[in-house]
Amino acid sequence: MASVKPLTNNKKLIGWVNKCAKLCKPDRILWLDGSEEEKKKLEREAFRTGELTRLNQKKLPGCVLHRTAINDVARTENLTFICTSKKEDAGPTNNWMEPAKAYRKAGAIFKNSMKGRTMYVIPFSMGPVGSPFSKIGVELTDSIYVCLNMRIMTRIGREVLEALEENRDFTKCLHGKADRDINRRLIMHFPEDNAIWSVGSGYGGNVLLGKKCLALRIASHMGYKEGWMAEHMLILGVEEPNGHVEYIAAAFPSACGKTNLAMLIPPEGLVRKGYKIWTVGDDIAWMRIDTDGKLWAINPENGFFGVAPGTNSKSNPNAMKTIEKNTIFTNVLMKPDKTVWWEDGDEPPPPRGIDWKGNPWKPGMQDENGKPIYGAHPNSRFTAPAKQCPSISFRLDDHHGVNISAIIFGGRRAQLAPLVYEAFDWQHGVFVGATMASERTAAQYGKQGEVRRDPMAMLPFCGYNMGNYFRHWLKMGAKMKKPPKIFHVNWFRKDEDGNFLWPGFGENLRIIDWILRRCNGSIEAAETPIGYIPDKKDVDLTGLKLKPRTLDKLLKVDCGDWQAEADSISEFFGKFGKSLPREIKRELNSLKKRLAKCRRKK
Ligand code: OXD
Ligand code: MN
Repeated sequence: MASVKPLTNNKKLIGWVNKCAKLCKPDRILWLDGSEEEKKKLEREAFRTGELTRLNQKKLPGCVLHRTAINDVARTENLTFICTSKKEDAGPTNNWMEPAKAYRKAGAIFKNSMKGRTMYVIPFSMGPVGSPFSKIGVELTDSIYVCLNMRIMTRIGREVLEALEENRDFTKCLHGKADRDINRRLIMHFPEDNAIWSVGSGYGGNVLLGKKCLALRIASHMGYKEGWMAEHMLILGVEEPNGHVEYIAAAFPSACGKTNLAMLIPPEGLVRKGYKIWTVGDDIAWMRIDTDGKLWAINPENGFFGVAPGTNSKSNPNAMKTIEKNTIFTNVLMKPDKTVWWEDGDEPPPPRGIDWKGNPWKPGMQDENGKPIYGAHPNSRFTAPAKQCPSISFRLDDHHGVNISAIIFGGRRAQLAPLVYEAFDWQHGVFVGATMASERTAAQYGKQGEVRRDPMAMLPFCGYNMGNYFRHWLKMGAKMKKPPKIFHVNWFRKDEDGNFLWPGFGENLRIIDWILRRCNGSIEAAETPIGYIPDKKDVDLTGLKLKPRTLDKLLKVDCGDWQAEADSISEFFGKFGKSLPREIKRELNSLKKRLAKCRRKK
C-alpha cells in the first residue's frame, strides 16, 4: 500500500488512519490539503473513471454531474443505527445495535473493500476553523464524490489539521462505498467513541459524514453531555427597516422548504418598507447559551445540499443564482448541451436528455405501470458553496454566531395546523416541537403523503434517547435569562378542493414579521387552546391579494379536530414510556382540558 506522507504529526490520528487502512486495504492513502490543484486532480480522476461528468463549462462553469446507484437515492433510516452500550440510551425512536456487534457487522463489509482504490483522508471542521464552538472530524473515504462534496459542505484541509493539536479529540468518520449493495449497507453511529462508520452507500445524507451523522446525530449527543443543542434548523436574519437584524432558527422535516425559507426574497410590499433577508444556514444550527443568558447559534456547514426539483426562480431565486457555478449536481437530468434540468424548475422539459439513471429520456415517458418516468430523481440535489448565495450573511464565518430571537417549528399539514401560532411559554413550546408532524416527502424512504410525527424535525437525527432530548430542551430553557419565543407554522394548509390557501415562498416573510413583532412585544394576539394566533389586522398583507375569508380559514383552530390530534399525540407518546418528561405529559393534559372546555362552549 502506497501512502503519501501524512500532513500531520498527530499520532492518534495517524494511528487511527492506519488501523482503518489495515481493515479496508486501499492501494493508496491520500491526505487532502484542500488546495485548488488538488481539487482539479480529483476531478480529472473522477471524469476518467466516470464517477463524475463535466458539464458545459461555458454555461455552468466549475459544475459537474454525479449519478448515484439506482437503489441509493435517499437516506436509509432503516439501515441507520445508534450504537450505545445500553439500548435505552438510543431510545425508542432509533434503531439500536450493541457497539461490538455493530463494529463486527460493518467491519465484515469494510474488510478489503478498498482494494484497487484510494483511501482519501479528509480533515474537516464543522463551524469556522478555530471557533471554540466548532468541532473537528476526519473522514476516510474511497469516493472522490464525497471528497468534492465535503470541500463544499465543510471547511477542509491543512488549516483544520493545524487546529487539531496533538491531543484534541476529533470525530472518526469511516466511509466506504463497498459494492453499494443495499443488503450490505449500514450507517452506524458510536456516540460513546465519537465515531461514525458508513458503508455500502454513495448517497449524500448517508456519506457526507460531517452533515447528518456528525453535525446532528453525534453532535446532539455531545450537546446533551456538554450543555448545548444541535438542531435540524435553518438560521435566517431579518433586517428590519431601521437596519436592525433579528435572527430566527426554524426546524422543518426534510424537503419542506427549509432552503427556500432560508433564502427567501421579501415580497414587493415589504421590500418597499425596507426589509432584507440574510441567510446564515439552511439545514443545521448549533446553539448554546452565552454569558448574556441568551441563545446564540452558528451554522456548522459551509455549503448547501439542496433538493433540485421544485427549485426555480419563483420558489428560490437566490438558490438559482447560487448554483450557477462550482456546483455538484446529483441525479438530475442532463440535456444534450450538457446543462441540467429537473422537474418544476425554470424551463419546460427539453425534447430529450439523459435521465438520472443514465438512460435516454423524452418528456411523457412512462414505466410498465403507466407511471411517469422522471428526468431527475425527486430527491436529486445540488451541492453549492454558501458564499455564492446572494443573501449569505457575513455572520456565516463569525466565530460567535448570532443571537436567536425566535424558534419556529413547522410541518406540511394539509389540514388542522393554522398558518401560525405561538406557544404560551418555553415549556409549552417544547411540547409543540415534540408533537410536530408532517406528511412524508421524497427525502425519506416510505409512503409519500402519510403523516408522521417528527419531533423538532429530529426524528431521523437525534443521536440519543428522545425522551432525554425533550428533557434537555426543558433544561436549556430554564437556564436562559430570556429564552426565544417559540412558534409553529404551516405553509401547506389546503382548502376543500385541495388548493393551497397560502401563497408561501417570499410571502412567508409576512408571518415572520408578525413573529418578530410578537417577540419585541409590540402587538397583542388572540388566545386559543393551542396557543396565540394573530389578530388579522396584524398580518401585513400590503401588496398581497388574499381574501379576508382565506386568512380566516388559514388561522382556524377547530377544537374537534385538535381533540383527535391530542389522542394521536397520546398514542405517539406511549412509545416513550417512562422516558417522557413529566412536564411534557402535563402539557398534553392541559391541552386536552383546554380543548374540552372549548368544545363545551360550542
Ligand atoms: C437533508 C435532509 O438532506 O434533511 O437536509 O434529508
Ligand atoms: Mn435536512
